[in-house]
Amino acid sequence: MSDKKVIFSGIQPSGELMLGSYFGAIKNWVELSGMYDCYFCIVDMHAITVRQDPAELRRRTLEQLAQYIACGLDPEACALFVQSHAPQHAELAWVLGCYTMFGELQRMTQFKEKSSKNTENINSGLFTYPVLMAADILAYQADLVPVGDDQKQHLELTRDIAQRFNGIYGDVFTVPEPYIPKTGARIMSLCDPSSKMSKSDGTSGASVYLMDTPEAIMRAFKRAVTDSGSEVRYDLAEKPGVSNLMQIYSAATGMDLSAIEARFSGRGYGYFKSAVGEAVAETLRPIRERAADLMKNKDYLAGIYKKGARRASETSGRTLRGVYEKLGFVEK
Ligand code: ATP
Ligand code: LTN
Repeated sequence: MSDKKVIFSGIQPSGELMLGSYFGAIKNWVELSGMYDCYFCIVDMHAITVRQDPAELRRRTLEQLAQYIACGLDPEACALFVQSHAPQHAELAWVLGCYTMFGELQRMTQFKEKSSKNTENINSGLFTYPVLMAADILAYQADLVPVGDDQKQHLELTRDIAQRFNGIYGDVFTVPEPYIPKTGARIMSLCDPSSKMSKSDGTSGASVYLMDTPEAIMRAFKRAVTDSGSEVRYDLAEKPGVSNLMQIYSAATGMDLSAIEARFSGRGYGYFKSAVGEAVAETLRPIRERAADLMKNKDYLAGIYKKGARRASETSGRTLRGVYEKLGFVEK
């Protein structure tokens, strides 16, 4: 066992990875990964809270692994694995569910949003989704969880569950901290800057995907919704469209918002939109090429996720045994 601090994070294979997945999550995983003991998961069990086509889910799971590596995660240093390959997550979720209140889950914004969008399938998995997420994190005794802004509430619940359990049984779980980046934590749709860019948004032109060609990326940014006026200025209330593009440009180039305002002063929206498109296309080009290459070698990818699952099961199994002992379950 290493004495490094632990990072855990995951993304659902519920659609193609897009700009928000990258700037809100994966890019920060890569930046932090050298300093921590890392577990990065493809959370397929979370994805089935919404109906999935089995063949698509299988394809996307493997592609997501290829894209994790293409973004710069080192499979030798990090455990890259599929959630359903480590059954300890589901086992621990059952236990934690007995320490999570109905009312706490009812207050979750993501549940409210997803159930209002999916009125024909408000299943209990959608409701207990945050408990499985807490299990993912607590099973690894994670210190830090790098996520986008929308997951903050789930992280707070995870901390509450851990503290409640520790209050009864002693120090069983590490209480994790969220890591939310300063820029790129909430990328908005290019068609509607009042709604979050999302993997599973079917609206054409709303999202930019990691595997999009440079031409498709340029097209999406040229069509992106802007606001009245013509000045490139950060103002979330008056200029939500331009402000979103500035966030994206900042995340892609590392420039801060005031430097972006200065650079594009007097240039107009059209010029700025092309510049954002170019910056994003350049950021994503090597990722797309490397991921396409990796997808040609499925045996290599299978080797990675199998090795990842062994490492994950070992760590999460240790936590689970400790939890069962505290609860008073008879050892097998
Ligand atoms: P779905 O559309 O299926 O609900 P999603 O696109 O919202 O999925 P998740 O799998 O829920 O994506 O999120 C994966 C990670 O990416 C999380 O850390 C989440 O906070 C982050 N993330 C998702 N969307 C964005 C976004 N628009 N901007 C920044 N970060 C995001
Ligand atoms: N709920 C997260 C995905 C997720 C996750 C996790 C993120 C599942 N388990 C554990 C961090 C840590 C989402 O983005 N929708």
